[in-house]
Amino acid sequence: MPDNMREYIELINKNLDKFLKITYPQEIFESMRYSVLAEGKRLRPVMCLESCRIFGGKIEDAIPTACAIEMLHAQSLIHDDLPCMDNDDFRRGKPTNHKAFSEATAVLAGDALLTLAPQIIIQQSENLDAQVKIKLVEQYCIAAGAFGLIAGQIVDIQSEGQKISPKTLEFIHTHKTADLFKLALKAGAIIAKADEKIIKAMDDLGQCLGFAFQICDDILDETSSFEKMGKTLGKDKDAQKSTYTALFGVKKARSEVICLLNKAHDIISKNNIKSGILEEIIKGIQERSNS
Ligand code: GRG
Repeated sequence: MPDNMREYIELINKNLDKFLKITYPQEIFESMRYSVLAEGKRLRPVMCLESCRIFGGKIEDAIPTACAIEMLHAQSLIHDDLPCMDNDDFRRGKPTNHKAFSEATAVLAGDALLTLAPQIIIQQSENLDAQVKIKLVEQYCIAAGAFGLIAGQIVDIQSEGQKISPKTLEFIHTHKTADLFKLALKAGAIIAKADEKIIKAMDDLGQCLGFAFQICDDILDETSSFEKMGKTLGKDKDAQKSTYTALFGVKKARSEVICLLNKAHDIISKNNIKSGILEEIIKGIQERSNS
């Protein structure tokens, strides 16, 4: 059983590689592998495995779902980088998928990941009963679709160049980013057969961590470098994107991150959760906000 972040990441990478074997037609699998296996932080799948462990489930039982969530995340990055969306040239330190392949292949690779993910949850989760799989796929669909990522993305696009309210910004950050954190933490708890009170607590924890993480991303877009982030920065300002820093400035953004991480700590202690991994993730977010 993995007991530190590096071991969790190795376990996830090994299984992503296994679930994405190259078969015919080669180009689509190569393109999917190119983005998924690129060096990402693997925060969401780690949270899924850890949440399952915390609530008494077996980590092995959560591996297909954790990998599926990373595939969904990679899909959202591929599509987000397309010329019709953010039009980015670099991601995870490499040319974006449409630059390395073609726009058509990148669209299809995203679509293929979006659909392969629930297939993997259903086919590879051998020890999970049908009821649990239905709940997982339901949560996956909610997080990915018009009530989740897509909702956040469309409002984000519509808001470019507009003066938006804090409420609209909260909507964008919640759905574009926090929804996947929530999915990861809730899915682990569902696999461990935790009760509804715990699932709700994981939803709240995902909201705090995801929101804090997105505010950090907004801060880093202004303060970090290509070398550290592996992508072109300063684009939010150029595109007149609605970010937390654009609305409130870097100082207030940093204090909001502290506030959200304190809330996350409260949820963790109220629910008697003991997790070095969650503590490490919280510390990592805190450090990102100050870099
Ligand atoms: C789900 C059908 C469907 C479409 C997706 C394009 C889109 C709709 C949504 C965009 C979502 C998006 C890209 C949000 C940004 C979230 C974010 C902060 C990503 C960076 O996460 P990290 O830093 O990345 O964890 P790594 O590379 O480390 O995994």
